[in-house]
Amino acid sequence: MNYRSDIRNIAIIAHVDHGKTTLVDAMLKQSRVFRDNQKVGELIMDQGVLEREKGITILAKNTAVVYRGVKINIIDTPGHADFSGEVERVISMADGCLLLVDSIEGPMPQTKFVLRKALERGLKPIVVINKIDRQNSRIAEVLRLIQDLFLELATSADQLDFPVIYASAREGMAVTELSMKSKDITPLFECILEKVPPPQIESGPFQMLVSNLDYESHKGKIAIGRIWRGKVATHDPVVNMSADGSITRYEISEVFTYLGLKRLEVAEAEAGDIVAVTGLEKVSIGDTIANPERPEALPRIEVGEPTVEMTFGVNTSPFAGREGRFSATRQLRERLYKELETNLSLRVQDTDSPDIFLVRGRGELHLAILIETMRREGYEFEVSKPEAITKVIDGELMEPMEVLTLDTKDEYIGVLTEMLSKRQAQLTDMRNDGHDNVHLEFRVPTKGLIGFRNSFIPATRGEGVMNTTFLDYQPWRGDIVSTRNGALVASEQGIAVTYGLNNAQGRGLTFIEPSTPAYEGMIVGLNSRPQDIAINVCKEKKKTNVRSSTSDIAVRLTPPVKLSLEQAIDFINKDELVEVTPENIRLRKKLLTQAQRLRSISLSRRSTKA
Ligand SMILES: Nc1nc2c(ncn2[C@@H]2O[C@H](COP(=O)(O)OP(=O)(O)OP(=O)(O)O)[C@@H](O)[C@H]2O)c(=O)[nH]1
Ligand SMILES: [Mg+2]
Repeated sequence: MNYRSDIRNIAIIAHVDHGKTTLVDAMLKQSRVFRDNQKVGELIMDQGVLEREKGITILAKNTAVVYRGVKINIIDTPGHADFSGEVERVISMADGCLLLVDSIEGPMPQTKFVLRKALERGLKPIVVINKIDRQNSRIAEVLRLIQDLFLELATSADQLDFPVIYASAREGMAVTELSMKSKDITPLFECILEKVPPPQIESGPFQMLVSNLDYESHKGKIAIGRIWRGKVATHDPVVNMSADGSITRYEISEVFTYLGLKRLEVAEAEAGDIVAVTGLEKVSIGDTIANPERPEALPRIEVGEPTVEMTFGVNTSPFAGREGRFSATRQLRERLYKELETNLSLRVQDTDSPDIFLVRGRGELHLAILIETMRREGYEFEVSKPEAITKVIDGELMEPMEVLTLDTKDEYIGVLTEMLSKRQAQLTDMRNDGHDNVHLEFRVPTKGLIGFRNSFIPATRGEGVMNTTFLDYQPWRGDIVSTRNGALVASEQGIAVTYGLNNAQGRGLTFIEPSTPAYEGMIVGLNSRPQDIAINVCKEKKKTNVRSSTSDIAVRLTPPVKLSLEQAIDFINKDELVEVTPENIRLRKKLLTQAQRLRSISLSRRSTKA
């Protein structure tokens, strides 16, 4: 075995918001990959539109810096549990990792999840206690909790001996001892050079594992991964070895390595480095690209199973085809199946109905991001309520369980535990900090978490943070009774008017403004009682001599409640759908006419009696 002492490959892993992307900013800034006058801003690597809007990392990304002649390939990963499939697939490129932990929050469920994955892969971790600039940071206690976590998860004794760095990613500062002073993150770079093992390389013909894919219109597919053996140059003949065992010949068009925010075209690259290559028309994540003389496949990347499913169907509302550029079955189907090439923890399945597809993901957010992305690309379609995926194991029905952590104020403990016990959650831990703050941990079935975020935020008046991580499969505990009230359902097609909406507001909350087009069966609000009621929101006041528009103005409507996409998905029941178009998010009953709905209710009553 040989080593490449001129390279280090590291992944940055942590719980959501502990500062991974900010630390990458600091590393990029310090290694001067920018011109002195270049304005680069913050969270430089989060370039996706949705990443910028939501301030979170969704896709894992590569970058690299050079420090003292050594190239450090850096992989930034998302911290949100819904995107943990991303973490699992990219850490195979690294030899070491920076495990970031917030100096106040300490280790969180996702810290444990990603550390377990990293240790299983044999990565050498460096612990970075971040945000030490924050007031009330509890560094010593956090370090003790991290030690406990390593004791629990280490697979060998040498993993217990991890280096620790204290940092403020935001201020671009890192030290090895708290008493030390430092103006920059040099101690972190030094620690990486010293502690992360340089990549081991095998001599022999070229072999690379594809861990990520990108696409550029004039280059086509770009396969990203680590070279495990040999080297690769432009025009090299290679074979791609795919999951079904098929082997296809290609010629490499271009080879790139990473530096700063750019991919740098190079003539050739060697084992140990992370590269991007073009010229392979059909390549998927997990494939091995190899020299045709010795095609040997590397182990494929396994990622955890999805836990939540919903259907994506062709839009069947009366407004179908009006607002989207792509609305046909074929277009929807192609788009969903294409997503599988890069979205490793997603599954798509045809159903008995040719217009409906079953889509499975890691969580509601995972699916919501896909919906939002497709909507912005011009697709229109309808989606059903997300549901937990059950499995039969040894003849027993099992369901996914998650760990839920809540950080909030003492005063909300009562409301939250009551809300959660209805969702079959069990309190497993409760810690007060003596300043009215409380940390709660629950075990809860995935089905009980669906829609919980929507009630958590108002219940704690926004003073709370919640997080979830998949735990395991456990025996099914029975259905959860829905506690949502009935819907206010439009009874006619037309344009909603103030008079009609005012009537609806006499019954409950409304979701739409006057002059919004509505159709029969569209949900326009939430009833204050358990049953659905049909209401004509397009109904004008009886015409008198005075023109109705002027008398309408006298009525003061309460502003409507506007549901976001995620809220809409959480809101709907099993007999309802969300209609998603580039311009609108509408809620609807599956059965649009009241006659159809009444018939289905009486049919289901009859069948339960029988
Ligand atoms: N006070 C303080 N805030 C920080 C520090 N590092 C990051 N933050 C803030 O923490 C928030 C989250 O930072 P990110 O870098 O986006 O965190 P992340 O781990 O990449 O988040 P995800 O990718 O979504 O998991 C941002 O508002 C940062 O400005 C730090 O050292 N000190
Ligand atoms: Mg990030």
